[in-house]
Amino acid sequence: MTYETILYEVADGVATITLNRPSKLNAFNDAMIGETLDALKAAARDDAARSIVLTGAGRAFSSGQDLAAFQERGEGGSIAEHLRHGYHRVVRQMVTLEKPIVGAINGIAAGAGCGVALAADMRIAADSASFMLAFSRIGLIPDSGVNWFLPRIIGYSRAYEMAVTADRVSAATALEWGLVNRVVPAEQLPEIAAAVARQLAEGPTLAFGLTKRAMQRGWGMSLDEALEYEAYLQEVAGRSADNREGIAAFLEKRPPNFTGR
Ligand code: T3D
Repeated sequence: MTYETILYEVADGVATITLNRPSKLNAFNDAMIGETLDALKAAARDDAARSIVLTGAGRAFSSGQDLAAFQERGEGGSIAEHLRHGYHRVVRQMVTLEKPIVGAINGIAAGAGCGVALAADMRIAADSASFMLAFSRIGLIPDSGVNWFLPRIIGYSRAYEMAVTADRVSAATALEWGLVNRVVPAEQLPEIAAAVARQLAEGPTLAFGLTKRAMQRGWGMSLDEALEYEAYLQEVAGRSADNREGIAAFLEKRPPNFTGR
């Protein structure tokens, strides 16, 4: 597929989406929001894509909303409508897409770029990466799901401090806070993220998708509701070819050949 503001390719079971406006630190204009959403939908539909890598070209992951485009919209434009029609759809698509999404955070993730990074299921960061809630520097509040994701991931006080100071949080601190799963040397990030995604793509991806659904929906449930929902989803996983293959492989003392079905 050919896009203007992102790159998209599927290889070895992995769809890789690269935000590609490096001269603007991959700031999101409307075209990039639309193309990212389109690529996520394509990856969701494509049986050849069993996991996804989301990364940025150049020295940034994304600097968030393109502020020149924001200014061009002028005071007549509704920010709420822009969020609803843009970032909300991207974030919802990421969270409901039942394939693992690895955020390969290659540089700064600021503003809505941080929100998109947080919507990934796991984050592997370059040692040069950082996270910044740039919103308050321009008199805005965090958006794009940041107020929902970040306190859940790192706790309220750290999240609130990040929001009001707009300080950059280094990759090392992000690791200490549980904001990223792993920090790797910058030059090795593409290769390591691809290897992690390939490994996921070879796994029981139906179960991985159902696990995502159980955990995401579980946030809003009581324990009793979550236990019941787990049982329902386990019934689905238990009827899969991957479940039969996993058990047969264990008993036959051989590696499983999962197909995601
Ligand atoms: O509309 C809605 O729906 C509301 C939604 C809002 C969501 C948001 O994301 S609000 C927050 C928006 N983002 C920001 O406020 C961050 C702005 N950028 C920065 O603060 C800095 O660029 C960074 C801290 C991210 C990086 O700093 P530095 O010194 O490494 O790079 P730089 O020199 O500032 O940027 C390099 C170029 O990218 C530069 O362009 P130039 O001068 O070389 O032509 C710069 O203008 C451009 N750039 C960086 N970020 C943005 C941007 N251009 C437009 N929009 C940006 N967000």
